[in-house]
Amino acid sequence: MNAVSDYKCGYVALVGRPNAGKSTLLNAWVGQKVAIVSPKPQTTRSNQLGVLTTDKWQVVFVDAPGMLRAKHALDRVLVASAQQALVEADVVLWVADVSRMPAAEDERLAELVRSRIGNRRLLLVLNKADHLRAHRVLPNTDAYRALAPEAEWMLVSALRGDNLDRVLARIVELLPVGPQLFPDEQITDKHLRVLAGELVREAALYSLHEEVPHGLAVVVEEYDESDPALVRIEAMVYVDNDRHKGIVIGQGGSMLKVIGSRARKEIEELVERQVFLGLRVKVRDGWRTDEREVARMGYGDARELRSGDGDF
Ligand SMILES: Nc1nc2c(ncn2[C@@H]2O[C@H](COP(=O)(O)OP(=O)(O)OP(=O)(O)O)[C@@H](O)[C@H]2O)c(=O)[nH]1
Ligand SMILES: [Mg+2]
Repeated sequence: MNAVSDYKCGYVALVGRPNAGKSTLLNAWVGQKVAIVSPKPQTTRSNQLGVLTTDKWQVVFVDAPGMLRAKHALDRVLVASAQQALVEADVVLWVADVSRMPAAEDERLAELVRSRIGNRRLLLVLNKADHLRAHRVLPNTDAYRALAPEAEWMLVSALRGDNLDRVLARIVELLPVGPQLFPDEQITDKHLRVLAGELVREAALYSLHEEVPHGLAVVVEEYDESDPALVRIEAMVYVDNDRHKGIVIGQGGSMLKVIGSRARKEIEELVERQVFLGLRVKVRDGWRTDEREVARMGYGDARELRSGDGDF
């Protein structure tokens, strides 16, 4: 740990609409896959830290769930997590998909950021620049800039790595002076056990469509690393209803096999060991609408939210 008196350290929140590329950015800056990523919105379900440390500074990124209008208890918990990240960070990154024009949700987000930012710094990170056609550059960037006229803005591509060094350098300039918060080797706050469950959910997000993957939660019931050659994992995949259970299992178990095989490879990369992954599927009817069930899945407790929290 570093105790130099001019050491800089602070929390940097990544907030924005679902699918803007927040988790992709986090992974790119941390240099390792710590957060799951998928082409489907609402991939991230809780705040997750990604820590980048040098001998002069430490950036603690907080990757938050995407902000959306809450439909049920799960959404309220997701939005409340993002609001918390926004309120607690030293520097706020509003990540937007610049390849699309802003929508009504971006206007609400701008309002929320404006009301909560105080005198902290806001960077408007316009992501997916690689996806932006030349004739859309000006209209799209102008439209986002108009939503946050006070903010510094940058065009980046998390996928290609464009401009990420420049944004990081600016973040470091804005960090407050303060002691290192996490040990050098720590890159996230989530245990391998939790990350393994997330990777199962990520595999499901890639293989399933429409509402099915959104109604899915994964709870790791056993994580046994006592064998130095093999990690043994048993996980329960909870689905929203009976019909989804059939889809997730697939004919003769074929879909569950596809999900399990993709997840196992990802987990093996993470833990650098062979993995045995056992998956089972259970129905929890309408769990996303039930505050107690949402908490039981490990996504925070909607019953503890104060009035206004989770509203968007
Ligand atoms: N073309 C392009 N795609 C990107 C870029 N950054 C992210 N993506 C893709 O956008 C999709 C969403 O990325 P995520 O990182 O999961 O987005 P997110 O903002 O964390 O989404 P939520 O967790 O749902 O809020 C994935 O398919 C990414 O590969 C980029 O710079 N360019
Ligand atoms: Mg995400």
